[in-house]
Amino acid sequence: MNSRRRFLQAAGLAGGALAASAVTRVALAGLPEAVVQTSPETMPPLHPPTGRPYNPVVTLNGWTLPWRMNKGVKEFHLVAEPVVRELAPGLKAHLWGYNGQSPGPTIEVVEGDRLRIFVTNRLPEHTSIHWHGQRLPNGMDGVSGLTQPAIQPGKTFVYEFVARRPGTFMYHPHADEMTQMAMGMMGSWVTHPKAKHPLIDEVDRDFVFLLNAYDIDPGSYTPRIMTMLDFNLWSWNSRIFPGIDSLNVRLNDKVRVRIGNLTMTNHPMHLHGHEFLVTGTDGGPTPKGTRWYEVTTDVAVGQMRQIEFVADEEGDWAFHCHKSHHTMNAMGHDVPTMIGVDHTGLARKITSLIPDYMVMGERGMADMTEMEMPLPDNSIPMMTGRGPFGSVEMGGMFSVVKVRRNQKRGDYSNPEWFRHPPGTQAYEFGGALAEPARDFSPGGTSMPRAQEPGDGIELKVRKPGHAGHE
Ligand SMILES: [Cu+2]
Repeated sequence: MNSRRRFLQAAGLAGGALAASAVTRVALAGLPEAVVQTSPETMPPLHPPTGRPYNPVVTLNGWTLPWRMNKGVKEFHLVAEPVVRELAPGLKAHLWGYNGQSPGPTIEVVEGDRLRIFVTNRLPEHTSIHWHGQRLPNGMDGVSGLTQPAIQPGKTFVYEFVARRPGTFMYHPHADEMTQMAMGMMGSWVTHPKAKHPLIDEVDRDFVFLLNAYDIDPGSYTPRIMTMLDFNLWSWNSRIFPGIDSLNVRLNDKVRVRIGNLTMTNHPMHLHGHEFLVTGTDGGPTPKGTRWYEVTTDVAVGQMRQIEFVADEEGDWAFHCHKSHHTMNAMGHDVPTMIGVDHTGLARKITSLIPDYMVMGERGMADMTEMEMPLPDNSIPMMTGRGPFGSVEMGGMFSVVKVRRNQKRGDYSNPEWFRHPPGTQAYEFGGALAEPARDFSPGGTSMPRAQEPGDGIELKVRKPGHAGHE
């Protein structure tokens, strides 16, 4: 964290001090200062320096963009530029983003705010910003060629509109979108209601993140921009598990999570241990009569979903995309299924010819997490995150909601792993077992089958290190 950010954080925590100091430092400049953030840590939320109070959002592995007030207008400065983003420790990507990071900082405003957003382009090609979901004058909608000329490299454009509708939104370019979004250009936007709203509850914790995806060959740094579906890195705010921060809450906190999808496929988001309501979309709060409890909600491409629950069960609760390939890192899809194949003899023969040959997955893929595989530079194993009881065997779009009884009020620092009270954890059984019930009835559709070597599953051998695309 650089000293500028530290300063802003300290000032932000002191409430109104931020506005005053920010204004004096930049009062003479034509543009609001372009605050840059490069740390992958989640920044403590900025308390609102001016105007109506609200409970600020927490951007996972991200931050909220500071602003200055200028004669009743909230002014922001976004800078589109190349950035280096650590996706997880050991894996860095050369992306494009805003103000030092991909995604860009969250823009957080209050319904009715008058806004002026300066957008400076430091990319090698033109860009624009579309304010996804906003009610605004057509000429502020940011579709290059349609509602404005593109912002050329080196130029700054100004967008001005009023935040008319409270809710959860996002921003992204509408210029060479395929490239610019594949490179990480996007950000979240939250508009808080200006007064108590019948459909918007107050919450203790309010998280926001975007679903995004990259296709980066193991050992390289720049995403392939032509990939349409076969991405190998599935991320939240351009971070992958175990690099995604946990969502830390106190027992019985009311929690809101705002999730936007700017990938090329849908993501069924699944929370363990609790039921939630979908309380909003990018169209605004959902009418109460349309809400029902779920544990998984699908976030389709270009959508935002806002879920809410009361965290009334202590523990470390998994929260992830339910597409199992999206909780993996840097995997290839052309690995044959090897379960049940005994290739010890074959592997021994091949190893005598090619010493570093290895076979994958004869007992399932979980072995992969323990294998001492040689990895190319700048890549991480496809299932990595370690928990208190071993490998979590997941990567990608996965994090943990940590619900704690003893977290002090206002302290949302990352607690230790959950200590399960005695008698509340699955345990190994050492006694004698009766024959289990099975359905092998005569004329039934199942029958006993002994697993035999090479029983019809094609045997293939791969060289180690081939974890990505060919
Ligand atoms: Cu997914």
